[in-house]
Amino acid sequence: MNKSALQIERSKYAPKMPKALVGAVQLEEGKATDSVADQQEIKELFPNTYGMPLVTFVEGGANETGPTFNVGVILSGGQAPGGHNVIAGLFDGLTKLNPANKLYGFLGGPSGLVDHKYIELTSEFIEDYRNTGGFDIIGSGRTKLEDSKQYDKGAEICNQLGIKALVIIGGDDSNTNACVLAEYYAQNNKGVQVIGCPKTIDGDLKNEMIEASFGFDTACKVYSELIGNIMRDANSAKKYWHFIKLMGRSASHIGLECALQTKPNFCLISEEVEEKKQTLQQIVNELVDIIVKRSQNGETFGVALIPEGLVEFIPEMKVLISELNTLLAEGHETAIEFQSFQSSTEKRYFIIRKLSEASSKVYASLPEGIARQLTLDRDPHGNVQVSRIETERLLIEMVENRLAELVPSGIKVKFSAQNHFFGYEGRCAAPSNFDADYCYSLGFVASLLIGSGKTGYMSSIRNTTAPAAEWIPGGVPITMMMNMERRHGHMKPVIQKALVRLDGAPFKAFAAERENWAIHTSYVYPGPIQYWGPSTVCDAPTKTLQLEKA
Ligand code: FBP
Repeated sequence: MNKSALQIERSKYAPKMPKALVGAVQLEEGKATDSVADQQEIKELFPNTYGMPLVTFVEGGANETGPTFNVGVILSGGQAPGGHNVIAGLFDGLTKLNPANKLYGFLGGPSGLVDHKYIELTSEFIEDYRNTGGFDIIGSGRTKLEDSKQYDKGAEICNQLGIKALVIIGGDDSNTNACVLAEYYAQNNKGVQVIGCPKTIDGDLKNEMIEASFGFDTACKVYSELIGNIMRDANSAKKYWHFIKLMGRSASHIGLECALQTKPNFCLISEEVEEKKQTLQQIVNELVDIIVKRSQNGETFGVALIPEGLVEFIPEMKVLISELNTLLAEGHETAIEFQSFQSSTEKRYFIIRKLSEASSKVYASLPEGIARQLTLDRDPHGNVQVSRIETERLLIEMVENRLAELVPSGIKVKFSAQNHFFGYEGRCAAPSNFDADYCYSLGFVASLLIGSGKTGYMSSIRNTTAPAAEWIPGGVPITMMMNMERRHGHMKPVIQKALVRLDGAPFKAFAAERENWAIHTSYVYPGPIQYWGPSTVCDAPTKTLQLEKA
C-alpha cells in the first residue's frame, strides 16, 4: 500500500478510549425501554426485540477469556470518516474477549452478505487501515436488506462461517433494516445476533441516547476549512459571491454546523424554509436584500451556504417533485409519451401541460437546465436525486434575474457569482481525533454487546463533549428509536430521522447571529483538521454537539 507521510505517522495513533473499556468490563442493565412513538404497533412487529433494557458498560468483573466465536461486519450506504476505526475497534474488542475470535468482512455492502462475498479481516490486514478515511477496507453499498430470502441467505453464510453476530454500520435506514433482521433471526432461531453502529456524515441519526452519527465531525471540519478558504479569497478579491451547496440528503445539520464554524453571510436551513412555508422567490428576495445592502456598504462579495436537500423542503417544489415522480414513474403512460419527444423544449411543454396548475407555474418559472434535471434524474426508487440538482446554480440565476428587475427602480448592484458543491470532498477524509476515538469505541462496544449475547442493539457512546476517558459506553435497543411512517405508500416501522430542530440550541445560536453576519463580514477561517497539537484544536467536538450538550 502506498502511504503518505501523514498516513504513516497517523497509523501509530492509539485512539483515546473511555476509562470503562480499558480493563475488565462488566455490563449493567438499565430500565426497560419503549419506542419513541406508536408503541403498540412496534411492540407487535418486534415481539422479541421490543422493550429490552438500556445497557451500560462499566469497569469491573473478571478479566477471563470467553468462549470463541466469529463475527461478520458490513458497511452500508455512503462513506463516512471513521468506518475503518469501527472495524479496528470491533476487531480489538473481539480478540480481547478471546484471541481466537475471527472477524469476517462482507464485501460491497449488504449485498456481500446475500451473495456470500467476504474476506477474513486479520490483524495484519486491518493494520493498514487504522485511523484512515474511506470504506475501501471491504467496500460499501446501498442494497437494502428487506426480504426474508435475503435474510435466509445471510443466515446460511453465517452458519457456514460460524458467525454468531453481524455488525451493520449504517444510517437510519440500514439500522432500521438491522433491527428487522435481528427480530427475524431471533424469531426463527437462526442463532445470529445483529448489532448496529450509527454512521452518516448527514448527522441525522441521533437522539436522546445516540449523541452523534460518526463522520459528521470530520466531514463538517473539512467543509468548514474549504468554506473558510473561500471566504478569505472572497474577502481578498472582493469581487465574487460564492454559492456553496453542502451535502446532506435531507437534514441541514451540515450546513448549520459549517455556518456556526465559519459565520457566512447567508445560510439556508431547509427545515426553517419548510416551517415558514417559504417559496423559492421569497428565498431569492431575502438573499437579494442582503446582496444589495452589502453592496451599498461597498462589499460586493459574500458567501452563501445552501443545503443539498433544500428543494424538497420548499413546499411548492415538494408538490412539484411528487407530481413529477408520479408522471415519470417507470412504465407510466405519461413517462412513455415524455420519452417519445426528441427536443428538450417539446419535453418541457409536455410536462407543463400535464402538471397541476400550481405546479406547472412553478415548473415554467424554473431555468431550463434545472427543469431538465428534475425530469431526468431518478434513483432506483423513482425519486429525484437531490445531490444532482444544482440548487446553487438555480439560486444564482434567480438572483441575477431579480437584480435585473430592480435596475429600473434605481438599484444597480455589481454581482458576479461562483458556484461550488462540497460533498464527496469530505466523506473519506482521514478521521478527526473525535471521529477516530468515537468510532474505535463504537466498534469496541459492539464486540462487548455481542459477547453479552445482545441483539437488536445499537452501539452507543455518550457524554462525548467530555474528555474521551469520561465517555459512557453502552447499548440502546434499536426499537427504542422507532416509529411508524409512510414509506412508498405503506406504513413501516422506521428509526425517526433527526432533522434540525428550530427550538434546538444550535439553530438558536445561528439565528441570533445571522443578521449580523449577513451585513458585517465576520468570517472565521477554521483551517485544516489538526491531528497533533493542543487539545482545544485537535479534540474539540462539533459546535452542534457542544451547544446541544451545554
Ligand atoms: P448515508 O445516509 O448513506 O450515510 O449517505 C449520505 C450521503 O452522503 C448524502 O449526504 C448524499 O445525498 C448521498 O449520500 C449521496 O449518495 P451517493 O454516494 O450514492 O452519491
